[in-house]
Amino acid sequence: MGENNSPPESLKENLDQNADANLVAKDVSTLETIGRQIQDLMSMGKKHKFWETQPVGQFKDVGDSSLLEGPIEPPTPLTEVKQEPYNLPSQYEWTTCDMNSEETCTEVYNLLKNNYVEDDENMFRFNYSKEFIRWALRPPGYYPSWHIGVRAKASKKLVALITGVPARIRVRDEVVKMAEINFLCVHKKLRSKRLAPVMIKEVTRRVHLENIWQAAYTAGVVLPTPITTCQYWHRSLNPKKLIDVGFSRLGARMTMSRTIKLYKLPDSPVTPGFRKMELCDVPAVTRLIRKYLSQFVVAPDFDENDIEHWLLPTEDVVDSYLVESPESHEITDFCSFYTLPSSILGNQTYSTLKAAYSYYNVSTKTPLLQLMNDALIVARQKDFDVFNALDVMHNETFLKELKFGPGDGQLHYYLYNYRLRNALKSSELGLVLL
Ligand code: MYA
Repeated sequence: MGENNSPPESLKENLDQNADANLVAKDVSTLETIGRQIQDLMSMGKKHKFWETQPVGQFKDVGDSSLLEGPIEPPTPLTEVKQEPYNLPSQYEWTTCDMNSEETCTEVYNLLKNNYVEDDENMFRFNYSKEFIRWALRPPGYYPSWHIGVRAKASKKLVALITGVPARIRVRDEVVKMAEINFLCVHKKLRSKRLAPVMIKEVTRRVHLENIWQAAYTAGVVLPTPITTCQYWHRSLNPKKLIDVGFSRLGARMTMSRTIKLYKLPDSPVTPGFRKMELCDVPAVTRLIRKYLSQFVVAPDFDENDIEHWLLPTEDVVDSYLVESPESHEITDFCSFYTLPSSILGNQTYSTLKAAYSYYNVSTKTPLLQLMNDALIVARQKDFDVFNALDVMHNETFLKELKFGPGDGQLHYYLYNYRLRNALKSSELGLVLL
C-alpha cells in the first residue's frame, strides 16, 4: 500500500489472541502488537513529504504545550482560494461523481469493491453496497462537488476517488464546520505515483471554496498526527463461518461445538419496550443523543435532520433500535449499527462476510451491557456473521463481557487544520466515521 506499510483498518480478529474472547486482554503484548508498535514508531521517524507541508499536527510538535488548541492556519479570503483544479498527470482527468446517477454509482461501487481497504494479509476487502455509498455521500447539505473522481482520459474508466461530506463537529465547547473525508481510493495499478496527495489537495480546495477550513478523517495508517487511536473488537455471531474463512481461529482447547455454544445468543431481545426506531422518534432520539454526546471531547453536533438521515433505519445500510418505557412511553435508550460487508478473497465456499458495525449507542435506563446484548441478538436475527465495535465512547464497558475479541488493526482518527493540546483516549471520542 504505497509507502506506508502500516496495516489498514481491522477487518479480522487478531488471530494471535486466545479465541476464548473473555480471557483476552486488550493490551497483551503479542508479537503482532509489538510488530505494529515498531511499524508505527518507524512511521513517526520517517519523512512524510506531503503531510509535512499540510496544516496538521506534526510529529515534531508532539508534547509542545506552548502550541494553542484550535485552527492551525486562519481561513484565507475566498477570492484567494485557487479557482482551477490541481494538475493531474496528463493521461488523467477530474470528474465529479454524480451520486444521483445509477451509472456513476455503479462505477464508484466497482472501483471500491475491487480496490478499497484490505486487511494486511489480503484476505478480506470492504465491499460497501451501492445504497450505503449513496447514503454516506448524500447527508443534509451535501456538496456534489466534493465527490471527486479521476478518470483515465482515453478509456474514461474511473480510476480514483476521494469524497467529502459536511458535518458540524464539536471539539470541547466549540462547534466547527468540517468536511468528513472518506473513500480515498487509487486503483491498484496506479499506486505509489503520488496521486493521493493531488487528490487530497483537490478536495481541500473544493472544501475551502465552501468556506470550510477543517476536516475529520480516519485511516489504518499512521500519519501526522492522530488525535486518538482506536482498536476494533469483533463479536462472533456465526463462529463456524468465521473460522472456516480464516477470520477467527478455534481457541486452544476449544472444539467447534463448544465455540458455537460459547457465542450462542437468545432468539429475541430481552428488554421490554425494545423496538425499531421510526420517523416519529426523531425528536426524542435527537435529544437523547445530543445529551449523551455532550460528554465527549470530540463528537458530532447532530440536529434532527442529521439524526433522520444518519440513524433512521434504512434497509441493509443502518439499523437503529430504542427502548420505549412500557409505562411512561419515554424513550430512554438507543443503539444502532451499520451494514458493511467484506468480500472474502479466494475462498471456495463463501464470497461475503456480513458485518455489522456499532454506530451510536445511548443508555440511560437499560444497562449498556443489556442494550448491546439486544443489539447482538437482532444482528444475529438479521444474519450478520460478526458484530464489530471500536473502543470509543463507553464501548469498553461491554466489549469483554459480551465476548468481543480484539481485532488485528488499529484505526487512527485525524483532524485537518485543528490542533488538540494532547492526544485523546479513545473513550473520550464520540465520533464514528463510516
Ligand atoms: S482512509 C482509506 C484509504 N484507502 C485505502 O486504504 C484503500 C486502499 N489504498 C489506496 O487506495 C491507496 O493506497 C491510497 C494511497 C489512495 C490510500 N490517508 O498516491 P501515493 C499518503 C491520507 O503515492 P498510494 C480514507 O479514505 C502517504 O502517507 N494519506 O500513495 C481517509 C504519502 O504521503 P507522505 C495517505 O498508495 C482519507 C502519500 O499519501 C493515506 O498510491 C483521508 C502517498 O501517495 C491515507 N489513507 O495511494 C485523506 N495513505 O509522503 C486526508 C497514504 O506525506 C484528508 N497516504 O507520507 C485530509 C483532509 C482534506 C480536506 C481538508 C478540508 C479543509
